[in-house]
Amino acid sequence: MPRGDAGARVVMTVQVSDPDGLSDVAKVVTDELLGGKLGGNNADLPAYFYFDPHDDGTAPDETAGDGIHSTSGQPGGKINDLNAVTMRVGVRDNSNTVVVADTVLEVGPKASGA
Ligand SMILES: [Ca+2]
Repeated sequence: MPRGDAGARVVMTVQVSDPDGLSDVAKVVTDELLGGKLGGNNADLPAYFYFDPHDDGTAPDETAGDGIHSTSGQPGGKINDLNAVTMRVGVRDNSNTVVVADTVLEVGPKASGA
């Protein structure tokens, strides 16, 4: 996530699979963790993703039904407060099995040439 450009936009993609097939995936959500605490998903975070990742082929998702879920984000209210934020992705299937994965999203200076 770039710093110093309120108009910056990023796309986060999440590849999801299920042993029973992609049709068994019921819900994909993202949240941010700040200092190990769940920050939810709102505009007062280092990054703000407007909606849960989806796999229906509408932008920013490129191909419907391929298991790659996408969402768009922009700098949030705490963009200048931290150098990184942990993105948590939760996936629930139709049997209510939930899997959570965390990844660190770097926050930094605006990319050169951007
Ligand atoms: Ca897709």
